[in-house]
Amino acid sequence: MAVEIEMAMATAMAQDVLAVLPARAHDLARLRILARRAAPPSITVVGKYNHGKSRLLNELMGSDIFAVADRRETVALAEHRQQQARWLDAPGLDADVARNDDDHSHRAIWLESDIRLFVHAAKEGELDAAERDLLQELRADQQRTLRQTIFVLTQVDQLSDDAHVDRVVAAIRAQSPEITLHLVSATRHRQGTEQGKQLLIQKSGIPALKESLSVAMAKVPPAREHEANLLFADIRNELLNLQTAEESRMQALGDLQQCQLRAFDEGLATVLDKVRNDLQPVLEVSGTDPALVPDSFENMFKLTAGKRERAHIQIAYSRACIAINAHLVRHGVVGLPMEQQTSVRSLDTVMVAVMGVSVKYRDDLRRIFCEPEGRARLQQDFGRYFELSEDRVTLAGQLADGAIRLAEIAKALAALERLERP
Ligand SMILES: Nc1nc2c(ncn2[C@@H]2O[C@H](COP(=O)(O)OP(=O)(O)OP(=O)(O)O)[C@@H](O)[C@H]2O)c(=O)[nH]1
Ligand SMILES: [Mg+2]
Repeated sequence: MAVEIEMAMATAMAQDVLAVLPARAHDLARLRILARRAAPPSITVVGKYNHGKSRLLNELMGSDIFAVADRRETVALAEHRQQQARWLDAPGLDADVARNDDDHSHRAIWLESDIRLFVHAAKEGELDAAERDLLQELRADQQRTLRQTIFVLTQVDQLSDDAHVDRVVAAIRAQSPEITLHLVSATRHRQGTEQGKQLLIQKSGIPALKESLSVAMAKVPPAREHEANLLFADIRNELLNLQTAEESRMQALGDLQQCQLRAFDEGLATVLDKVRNDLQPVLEVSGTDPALVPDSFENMFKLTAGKRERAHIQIAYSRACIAINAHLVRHGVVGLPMEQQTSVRSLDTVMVAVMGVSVKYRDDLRRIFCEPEGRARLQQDFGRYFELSEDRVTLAGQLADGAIRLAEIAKALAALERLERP
Protein backbone atom coordinates (compact mmCIF):
# COMPACT_ATOMS: atom_id res chain seq x y z
CA MET A 1 0.00 0.00 0.00
CA ALA A 2 1.25 3.46 -0.81
CA VAL A 3 2.74 5.23 2.19
CA GLU A 4 0.36 8.20 1.79
CA ILE A 5 -2.74 5.98 1.89
CA GLU A 6 -1.38 4.14 4.89
CA MET A 7 -0.76 7.41 6.68
CA ALA A 8 -4.21 8.78 5.80
CA MET A 9 -5.79 5.61 7.15
CA ALA A 10 -3.74 5.78 10.33
CA THR A 11 -4.85 9.39 10.78
CA ALA A 12 -8.50 8.47 10.29
CA MET A 13 -8.21 5.63 12.78
CA ALA A 14 -6.47 7.86 15.29
CA GLN A 15 -9.36 10.31 14.83
CA ASP A 16 -11.82 7.55 15.75
CA VAL A 17 -9.94 6.96 18.98
CA LEU A 18 -9.55 10.68 19.68
CA ALA A 19 -13.28 11.22 19.23
CA VAL A 20 -13.75 9.17 22.40
CA LEU A 21 -10.48 9.92 24.21
CA PRO A 22 -9.36 13.45 23.28
CA ALA A 23 -6.84 13.45 26.14
CA ARG A 24 -4.91 10.67 24.38
CA ALA A 25 -3.73 12.94 21.56
CA HIS A 26 -0.15 12.84 22.81
CA ASP A 27 -0.11 9.05 23.20
CA LEU A 28 -1.50 8.59 19.71
CA ALA A 29 1.11 10.93 18.28
CA ARG A 30 3.79 8.95 20.09
CA LEU A 31 2.35 5.68 18.76
CA ARG A 32 2.52 7.17 15.32
CA ILE A 33 6.24 7.67 15.79
CA LEU A 34 6.66 4.24 17.36
CA ALA A 35 4.92 2.70 14.34
CA ARG A 36 8.19 3.23 12.48
CA ARG A 37 9.97 0.62 14.62
CA ALA A 38 12.92 0.31 12.27
CA ALA A 39 13.71 4.05 12.28
CA PRO A 40 17.08 4.91 13.84
CA PRO A 41 17.02 5.75 17.57
CA SER A 42 16.26 9.40 18.34
CA ILE A 43 18.62 10.98 20.82
CA THR A 44 17.85 14.38 22.27
CA VAL A 45 19.37 16.77 24.76
CA VAL A 46 17.48 18.14 27.74
CA GLY A 47 18.62 20.91 29.99
CA LYS A 48 18.79 24.60 30.69
CA TYR A 49 20.10 27.00 28.09
CA ASN A 50 23.80 27.60 27.65
CA HIS A 51 24.73 24.41 29.50
CA GLY A 52 26.50 23.02 26.43
CA LYS A 53 23.82 20.84 24.85
CA SER A 54 24.45 21.68 21.20
CA ARG A 55 28.19 21.42 21.58
CA LEU A 56 27.88 18.05 23.29
CA LEU A 57 25.90 16.70 20.33
CA ASN A 58 28.49 18.05 17.91
CA GLU A 59 31.27 16.28 19.82
CA LEU A 60 29.32 13.02 19.90
CA MET A 61 28.57 13.21 16.18
CA GLY A 62 32.09 14.34 15.34
CA SER A 63 30.93 17.29 13.26
CA ASP A 64 29.80 20.84 13.95
CA ILE A 65 26.23 20.52 12.83
CA PHE A 66 24.38 22.45 15.50
CA ALA A 67 24.92 26.11 16.31
CA VAL A 68 26.86 26.82 19.49
CA ALA A 69 27.12 30.20 21.22
CA ASP A 70 27.78 31.75 24.57
CA ARG A 71 24.18 32.93 24.93
CA ARG A 72 20.69 31.58 24.35
CA GLU A 73 21.27 29.99 20.97
CA THR A 74 19.05 27.06 20.03
CA VAL A 75 15.43 28.24 19.73
CA ALA A 76 13.86 25.54 17.56
CA LEU A 77 14.15 21.82 17.18
CA ALA A 78 16.93 20.81 14.79
CA GLU A 79 17.82 17.32 13.70
CA HIS A 80 20.62 15.49 11.99
CA ARG A 81 21.06 11.87 11.00
CA GLN A 82 24.42 10.33 11.55
CA GLN A 83 25.93 7.08 12.84
CA GLN A 84 22.62 5.19 12.71
CA ALA A 85 21.02 7.73 14.99
CA ARG A 86 18.74 10.71 14.71
CA TRP A 87 20.22 13.52 16.78
CA LEU A 88 17.83 16.18 18.00
CA ASP A 89 19.06 19.50 19.27
CA ALA A 90 16.46 21.18 21.47
CA PRO A 91 16.30 24.63 23.02
CA GLY A 92 17.16 25.08 26.68
CA LEU A 93 14.41 24.78 29.23
CA ASP A 94 13.51 28.08 30.82
CA ALA A 95 9.79 28.55 30.69
CA ASP A 96 10.01 32.11 31.96
CA VAL A 97 12.17 33.20 29.03
CA ALA A 98 10.22 31.89 26.05
CA ARG A 99 7.26 29.59 26.08
CA ASN A 100 7.70 28.43 22.48
CA ASP A 101 11.20 27.17 23.12
CA ASP A 102 9.84 25.02 25.89
CA ASP A 103 7.26 23.58 23.53
CA HIS A 104 10.07 22.49 21.22
CA SER A 105 11.93 20.94 24.14
CA HIS A 106 8.79 19.26 25.31
CA ARG A 107 8.24 17.80 21.88
CA ALA A 108 11.82 16.53 21.74
CA ILE A 109 11.71 15.00 25.22
CA TRP A 110 8.27 13.46 25.31
CA LEU A 111 7.30 12.86 21.72
CA GLU A 112 10.34 12.32 19.56
CA SER A 113 13.12 10.86 21.64
CA ASP A 114 14.11 7.34 22.57
CA ILE A 115 17.13 8.45 24.57
CA ARG A 116 17.52 11.72 26.47
CA LEU A 117 20.84 13.25 27.42
CA PHE A 118 20.13 15.32 30.49
CA VAL A 119 22.73 18.07 30.35
CA HIS A 120 23.85 20.14 33.32
CA ALA A 121 26.89 22.44 33.33
CA ALA A 122 29.31 21.64 36.17
CA LYS A 123 30.00 25.31 36.91
CA GLU A 124 26.34 25.78 37.93
CA GLY A 125 26.85 23.49 40.92
CA GLU A 126 23.87 21.57 42.16
CA LEU A 127 20.59 21.12 40.28
CA ASP A 128 17.84 23.67 40.64
CA ALA A 129 14.26 22.74 41.52
CA ALA A 130 13.05 22.65 37.90
CA GLU A 131 15.90 20.33 36.88
CA ARG A 132 15.22 18.03 39.81
CA ASP A 133 11.52 17.85 39.00
CA LEU A 134 12.24 17.10 35.37
CA LEU A 135 14.78 14.46 36.26
CA GLN A 136 12.24 12.87 38.56
CA GLU A 137 9.65 12.85 35.77
CA LEU A 138 12.14 11.35 33.33
CA ARG A 139 13.04 8.62 35.79
CA ALA A 140 9.38 7.76 36.34
CA ASP A 141 8.91 7.69 32.57
CA GLN A 142 11.91 5.40 32.15
CA GLN A 143 10.42 2.93 34.61
CA ARG A 144 7.16 2.94 32.75
CA THR A 145 8.15 3.18 29.10
CA LEU A 146 11.82 2.05 29.20
CA ARG A 147 12.87 5.24 27.43
CA GLN A 148 16.31 6.00 28.77
CA THR A 149 17.86 9.11 30.27
CA ILE A 150 21.60 9.58 30.62
CA PHE A 151 22.84 12.31 32.94
CA VAL A 152 25.76 14.33 31.56
CA LEU A 153 27.68 16.83 33.65
CA THR A 154 29.18 19.11 30.99
CA GLN A 155 31.95 21.69 30.91
CA VAL A 156 33.85 20.03 33.76
CA ASP A 157 37.02 21.78 32.49
CA GLN A 158 35.45 25.01 33.77
CA LEU A 159 35.97 23.92 37.37
CA SER A 160 39.28 24.87 39.02
CA ASP A 161 40.44 21.38 40.02
CA ASP A 162 39.39 17.77 40.62
CA ALA A 163 38.43 18.56 44.21
CA HIS A 164 35.93 21.09 42.91
CA VAL A 165 34.54 18.53 40.46
CA ASP A 166 34.20 16.04 43.33
CA ARG A 167 32.28 18.59 45.39
CA VAL A 168 29.79 19.25 42.58
CA VAL A 169 29.39 15.54 41.88
CA ALA A 170 28.80 14.87 45.59
CA ALA A 171 26.23 17.68 45.76
CA ILE A 172 24.31 16.30 42.78
CA ARG A 173 24.51 12.73 44.08
CA ALA A 174 23.08 13.97 47.36
CA GLN A 175 20.19 15.49 45.47
CA SER A 176 19.60 12.54 43.22
CA PRO A 177 21.30 9.39 44.54
CA GLU A 178 20.08 7.06 41.78
CA ILE A 179 21.70 8.80 38.82
CA THR A 180 24.81 7.69 37.02
CA LEU A 181 26.88 10.72 36.15
CA HIS A 182 28.90 11.16 32.98
CA LEU A 183 31.54 13.83 33.42
CA VAL A 184 32.29 15.46 30.09
CA SER A 185 34.34 18.27 28.61
CA ALA A 186 33.65 19.14 25.00
CA THR A 187 36.62 21.49 24.98
CA ARG A 188 39.06 18.76 26.03
CA HIS A 189 37.59 16.39 23.50
CA ARG A 190 38.01 18.91 20.73
CA GLN A 191 41.55 19.71 21.73
CA GLY A 192 42.41 16.03 22.03
CA THR A 193 40.95 15.29 18.63
CA GLU A 194 42.62 18.22 16.92
CA GLN A 195 45.95 17.55 18.52
CA GLY A 196 45.71 13.76 18.35
CA LYS A 197 46.05 13.43 22.13
CA GLN A 198 44.43 10.14 23.15
CA LEU A 199 44.75 10.81 26.87
CA LEU A 200 42.91 14.10 26.53
CA ILE A 201 40.22 12.42 24.48
CA GLN A 202 39.79 9.76 27.16
CA LYS A 203 39.80 12.39 29.91
CA SER A 204 37.09 14.35 28.08
CA GLY A 205 34.56 11.66 29.04
CA ILE A 206 33.19 11.63 25.50
CA PRO A 207 34.37 8.07 24.62
CA ALA A 208 32.80 6.69 27.82
CA LEU A 209 29.58 8.55 27.04
CA LYS A 210 29.61 7.17 23.48
CA GLU A 211 30.00 3.72 24.95
CA SER A 212 26.98 4.22 27.20
CA LEU A 213 25.05 5.63 24.26
CA SER A 214 25.70 2.59 22.11
CA VAL A 215 24.54 0.33 24.94
CA ALA A 216 21.43 2.48 25.26
CA MET A 217 20.85 2.44 21.49
CA ALA A 218 20.91 -1.35 21.47
CA LYS A 219 18.07 -1.29 23.99
CA VAL A 220 15.90 0.99 21.86
CA PRO A 221 14.12 -1.61 19.68
CA PRO A 222 12.80 -3.69 22.63
CA ALA A 223 12.03 -0.47 24.50
CA ARG A 224 9.94 0.79 21.58
CA GLU A 225 8.13 -2.53 21.44
CA HIS A 226 7.44 -2.33 25.15
CA GLU A 227 6.29 1.28 25.01
CA ALA A 228 3.97 0.69 22.06
CA ASN A 229 2.39 -2.33 23.78
CA LEU A 230 2.03 -0.32 26.95
CA LEU A 231 0.34 2.62 25.25
CA PHE A 232 -1.98 0.38 23.24
CA ALA A 233 -2.90 -1.56 26.38
CA ASP A 234 -3.50 1.66 28.33
CA ILE A 235 -5.72 3.14 25.67
CA ARG A 236 -7.57 -0.13 25.14
CA ASN A 237 -8.20 -0.49 28.88
CA GLU A 238 -9.50 3.03 29.07
CA LEU A 239 -11.85 2.36 26.16
CA LEU A 240 -12.98 -0.96 27.67
CA ASN A 241 -13.63 0.73 31.01
CA LEU A 242 -15.67 3.41 29.27
CA GLN A 243 -17.54 0.71 27.40
CA THR A 244 -18.36 -1.19 30.59
CA ALA A 245 -19.45 1.99 32.35
CA GLU A 246 -21.60 3.04 29.39
CA GLU A 247 -23.15 -0.41 29.10
CA SER A 248 -24.13 -0.50 32.76
CA ARG A 249 -25.47 3.05 32.54
CA MET A 250 -27.55 1.98 29.53
CA GLN A 251 -28.67 -1.13 31.36
CA ALA A 252 -29.81 0.95 34.33
CA LEU A 253 -31.61 3.43 32.07
CA GLY A 254 -33.25 0.56 30.14
CA ASP A 255 -34.38 -1.05 33.39
CA LEU A 256 -35.79 2.25 34.57
CA GLN A 257 -37.59 2.69 31.26
CA GLN A 258 -39.16 -0.78 31.54
CA CYS A 259 -40.03 -0.33 35.16
CA GLN A 260 -41.69 3.04 34.59
CA LEU A 261 -43.69 1.65 31.68
CA ARG A 262 -44.87 -1.32 33.70
CA ALA A 263 -45.89 0.94 36.58
CA PHE A 264 -47.80 3.18 34.17
CA ASP A 265 -49.56 0.33 32.38
CA GLU A 266 -50.43 -1.62 35.49
CA GLY A 267 -51.54 1.50 37.34
CA LEU A 268 -53.74 2.52 34.42
CA ALA A 269 -55.30 -0.96 34.27
CA THR A 270 -56.13 -0.69 37.98
CA VAL A 271 -57.66 2.76 37.53
CA LEU A 272 -59.71 1.54 34.55
CA ASP A 273 -60.95 -1.47 36.56
CA LYS A 274 -62.12 0.88 39.28
CA VAL A 275 -63.73 3.22 36.75
CA ARG A 276 -65.60 0.29 35.21
CA ASN A 277 -66.84 -0.87 38.61
CA ASP A 278 -67.85 2.63 39.65
CA LEU A 279 -69.80 3.01 36.41
CA GLN A 280 -71.86 -0.15 36.89
CA PRO A 281 -74.71 1.45 38.92
CA VAL A 282 -74.97 4.27 36.40
CA LEU A 283 -75.05 1.88 33.45
CA GLU A 284 -77.76 -0.34 34.87
CA VAL A 285 -81.17 0.79 33.74
CA SER A 286 -84.33 -1.22 33.33
CA GLY A 287 -86.80 -0.53 30.62
CA THR A 288 -86.41 2.46 28.34
CA ASP A 289 -83.40 4.57 29.06
CA PRO A 290 -84.78 8.06 29.84
CA ALA A 291 -81.46 9.52 28.73
CA LEU A 292 -82.31 8.47 25.21
CA VAL A 293 -85.62 10.33 25.18
CA PRO A 294 -85.04 13.65 23.42
CA ASP A 295 -86.46 16.80 24.95
CA SER A 296 -89.41 18.31 23.20
CA PHE A 297 -89.47 22.00 22.36
CA GLU A 298 -91.85 22.84 25.21
CA ASN A 299 -89.61 21.00 27.70
CA MET A 300 -86.59 23.00 26.69
CA PHE A 301 -86.36 24.89 30.00
CA LYS A 302 -87.75 22.15 32.24
CA LEU A 303 -85.81 19.61 34.24
CA THR A 304 -86.91 16.40 32.54
CA ALA A 305 -86.00 12.80 33.46
CA GLY A 306 -83.90 12.68 30.27
CA LYS A 307 -81.94 15.75 31.28
CA ARG A 308 -81.37 14.39 34.79
CA GLU A 309 -80.16 11.08 33.45
CA ARG A 310 -77.83 12.73 30.98
CA ALA A 311 -76.48 14.90 33.79
CA HIS A 312 -75.79 11.73 35.82
CA ILE A 313 -73.97 10.26 32.86
CA GLN A 314 -71.88 13.44 32.54
CA ILE A 315 -70.97 13.35 36.23
CA ALA A 316 -70.00 9.68 36.01
CA TYR A 317 -67.92 10.45 32.96
CA SER A 318 -66.22 13.38 34.72
CA ARG A 319 -65.39 11.17 37.68
CA ALA A 320 -63.82 8.62 35.37
CA CYS A 321 -61.79 11.37 33.69
CA ILE A 322 -60.64 12.77 37.04
CA ALA A 323 -59.47 9.30 38.18
CA ILE A 324 -57.58 8.72 34.94
CA ASN A 325 -56.12 12.22 34.95
CA ALA A 326 -54.77 11.74 38.48
CA HIS A 327 -52.95 8.67 37.22
CA LEU A 328 -51.59 10.55 34.20
CA VAL A 329 -50.34 13.45 36.33
CA ARG A 330 -48.67 11.04 38.77
CA HIS A 331 -46.72 9.64 35.84
CA GLY A 332 -45.80 12.98 34.34
CA VAL A 333 -48.29 12.99 31.46
CA VAL A 334 -49.40 16.59 31.76
CA GLY A 335 -49.77 18.14 28.33
CA LEU A 336 -49.96 17.43 24.64
CA PRO A 337 -46.77 17.44 22.62
CA MET A 338 -46.02 20.78 20.93
CA GLU A 339 -47.07 19.71 17.43
CA GLN A 340 -50.52 18.66 18.63
CA GLN A 341 -51.36 21.83 20.50
CA THR A 342 -54.20 24.06 19.26
CA SER A 343 -55.19 27.64 19.93
CA VAL A 344 -58.00 26.42 22.20
CA ARG A 345 -56.16 25.76 25.44
CA SER A 346 -59.01 23.79 27.01
CA LEU A 347 -58.73 21.18 24.26
CA ASP A 348 -54.98 20.79 24.67
CA THR A 349 -55.21 17.94 27.13
CA VAL A 350 -54.25 14.32 26.72
CA MET A 351 -57.70 13.41 28.04
CA VAL A 352 -59.48 15.24 25.21
CA ALA A 353 -56.99 13.95 22.64
CA VAL A 354 -57.75 10.35 23.64
CA MET A 355 -61.43 10.43 24.59
CA GLY A 356 -62.81 13.20 22.42
CA VAL A 357 -65.54 15.52 23.73
CA SER A 358 -68.77 13.79 22.82
CA VAL A 359 -69.81 11.43 25.58
CA LYS A 360 -73.52 11.74 26.09
CA TYR A 361 -75.15 8.37 26.60
CA ARG A 362 -74.72 5.19 28.58
CA ASP A 363 -73.63 3.40 25.44
CA ASP A 364 -70.76 5.82 25.05
CA LEU A 365 -69.55 5.04 28.57
CA ARG A 366 -69.98 1.32 28.03
CA ARG A 367 -68.11 1.40 24.73
CA ILE A 368 -65.25 3.48 26.07
CA PHE A 369 -64.77 2.00 29.54
CA CYS A 370 -66.34 -1.43 29.67
CA GLU A 371 -65.88 -3.17 26.34
CA PRO A 372 -62.53 -4.90 25.78
CA GLU A 373 -61.75 -2.93 22.59
CA GLY A 374 -62.46 0.36 24.33
CA ARG A 375 -60.24 -0.56 27.26
CA ALA A 376 -57.48 -1.74 24.95
CA ARG A 377 -57.67 1.53 23.02
CA LEU A 378 -57.44 3.61 26.20
CA GLN A 379 -54.51 1.58 27.43
CA GLN A 380 -52.78 1.99 24.08
CA ASP A 381 -53.53 5.67 23.50
CA PHE A 382 -52.66 6.81 27.00
CA GLY A 383 -49.55 4.62 26.76
CA ARG A 384 -48.55 6.49 23.62
CA TYR A 385 -48.91 9.85 25.37
CA PHE A 386 -46.95 8.48 28.28
CA GLU A 387 -44.03 7.90 25.91
CA LEU A 388 -44.42 11.47 24.62
CA SER A 389 -44.21 13.00 28.11
CA GLU A 390 -41.15 15.08 28.91
CA ASP A 391 -39.39 12.65 31.26
CA ARG A 392 -39.95 9.70 28.95
CA VAL A 393 -38.68 11.62 25.94
CA THR A 394 -35.61 12.66 27.94
CA LEU A 395 -35.02 9.08 29.00
CA ALA A 396 -35.38 7.81 25.45
CA GLY A 397 -32.96 10.57 24.36
CA GLN A 398 -30.43 9.46 26.96
CA LEU A 399 -30.69 5.90 25.72
CA ALA A 400 -30.25 7.01 22.13
CA ASP A 401 -27.21 9.10 23.09
CA GLY A 402 -25.81 6.14 24.99
CA ALA A 403 -26.23 3.93 21.94
CA ILE A 404 -24.36 6.48 19.82
CA ARG A 405 -21.60 6.66 22.43
CA LEU A 406 -21.34 2.87 22.57
CA ALA A 407 -21.06 2.78 18.79
CA GLU A 408 -18.29 5.40 18.96
CA ILE A 409 -16.44 3.37 21.59
CA ALA A 410 -16.78 0.20 19.50
CA LYS A 411 -15.46 2.13 16.49
CA ALA A 412 -12.55 3.45 18.55
CA LEU A 413 -11.71 -0.07 19.76
CA ALA A 414 -11.78 -1.41 16.20
CA ALA A 415 -9.60 1.50 15.02
CA LEU A 416 -7.14 0.87 17.84
CA GLU A 417 -6.97 -2.80 16.93
CA ARG A 418 -6.12 -1.90 13.34
CA LEU A 419 -3.54 0.65 14.42
CA GLU A 420 -1.92 -2.01 16.57
CA ARG A 421 -1.99 -4.71 13.90
CA PRO A 422 -2.04 -2.88 10.56
N1 LIG B 1 34.74 25.40 28.50
C1 LIG B 1 33.74 24.74 27.94
N2 LIG B 1 32.76 25.43 27.32
C2 LIG B 1 31.76 24.74 26.77
C3 LIG B 1 31.69 23.35 26.85
N3 LIG B 1 30.53 22.94 26.24
C4 LIG B 1 29.94 24.06 25.79
N4 LIG B 1 30.67 25.13 26.12
C5 LIG B 1 30.37 26.51 25.81
O1 LIG B 1 29.15 26.88 26.44
C6 LIG B 1 28.40 27.78 25.61
C7 LIG B 1 27.03 27.24 25.35
O2 LIG B 1 27.13 26.06 24.59
P1 LIG B 1 25.92 25.54 23.72
O3 LIG B 1 26.28 24.18 23.28
O4 LIG B 1 25.53 26.53 22.70
O5 LIG B 1 24.83 25.52 24.86
P2 LIG B 1 23.31 25.07 24.73
O6 LIG B 1 22.99 24.33 25.96
O7 LIG B 1 23.09 24.39 23.46
O8 LIG B 1 22.57 26.47 24.77
P3 LIG B 1 21.13 26.83 24.17
O9 LIG B 1 21.11 26.35 22.77
O10 LIG B 1 21.05 28.28 24.28
O11 LIG B 1 20.15 26.14 25.02
C8 LIG B 1 29.22 27.93 24.34
O12 LIG B 1 30.01 29.07 24.43
C9 LIG B 1 30.09 26.71 24.33
O13 LIG B 1 31.31 26.88 23.62
C10 LIG B 1 32.72 22.64 27.52
O14 LIG B 1 32.75 21.43 27.65
N5 LIG B 1 33.72 23.40 28.06
MG1 LIG C 1 21.92 24.82 21.87
